Amino acid sequence: MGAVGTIAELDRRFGTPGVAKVVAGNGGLPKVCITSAQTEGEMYLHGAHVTSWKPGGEEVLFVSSRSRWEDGRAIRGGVPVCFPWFGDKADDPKAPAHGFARTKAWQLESIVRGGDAVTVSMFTESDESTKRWWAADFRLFHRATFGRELSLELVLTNTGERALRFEEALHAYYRVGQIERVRVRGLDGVYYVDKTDRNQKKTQQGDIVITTETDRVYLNTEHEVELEDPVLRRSVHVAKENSLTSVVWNPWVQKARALSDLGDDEWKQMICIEASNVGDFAVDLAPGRQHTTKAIVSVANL
Ligand code: TA6
Repeated sequence: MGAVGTIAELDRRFGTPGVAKVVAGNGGLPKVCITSAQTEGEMYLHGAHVTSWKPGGEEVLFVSSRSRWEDGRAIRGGVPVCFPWFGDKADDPKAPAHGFARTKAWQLESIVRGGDAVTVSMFTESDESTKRWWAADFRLFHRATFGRELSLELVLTNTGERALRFEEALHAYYRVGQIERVRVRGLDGVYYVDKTDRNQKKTQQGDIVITTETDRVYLNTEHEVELEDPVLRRSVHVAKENSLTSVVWNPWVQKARALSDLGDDEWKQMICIEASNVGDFAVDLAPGRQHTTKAIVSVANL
């Protein structure tokens, strides 16, 4: 099951003329390019990382012009997969932020056409490199369906004999016209942890408007979130399943300057809205059991 191999071999095995091809992307990293009547999309085997989705020809995701494209480094933008911990690892400050999944080379399992949509499935599993940081035995699939909507599914199986606990996030970067002018709806009245203010617990009042560095974990919410963008004249809707936290992030000026793989002014063109299960909402999974988290993204014109 699944395939590694040269880009040409992967394209020979999984490519479908006019629909999907495997090519060398940035940094020579293999990527799957999708073209259909409704959309275009891209997904790297590096981190099973979706880097582009263009329903109707308009790009919805943000990718930094300064992103790194190399083994061991996370791509800045698109949809990084954070797993099996979020942020810093509680018991090991040396461990890579947001886990190891986003910097690992995943295997391509299948590319399947369904109507006007195309589903790309990739997976990774426990091995020597993961056990360095995390003892569990697991297999993790990321299935991305590119169509009028973008559907992202993280499917984890505990392949071991002991229960495991994990955090996860589909850490999506959305392209916006001008950050100060967007509004994020759907989290009114929801509790959140403010990571810019000593992890204080607060309650969201009305829409989220970004006026400074924003780093919040919204708790115990399955609400759909709407990102309204008057400059790009569109609204992006993020629905989700089996996800009890939503993270909203914009680095603003100083944090953006401190990130070497983000252009100094690029914070104005991005916002992260992340379907996730983090912190107190980490998931426990018994041996042999499976857990699926899903985000469904759609776009409407304003
Ligand atoms: O999702 C928000 C966040 O956890 C922020 O705290 C910020 O650090 C961001 O992720 C980016 O993290 P990264 O490790 O990709 O630089």
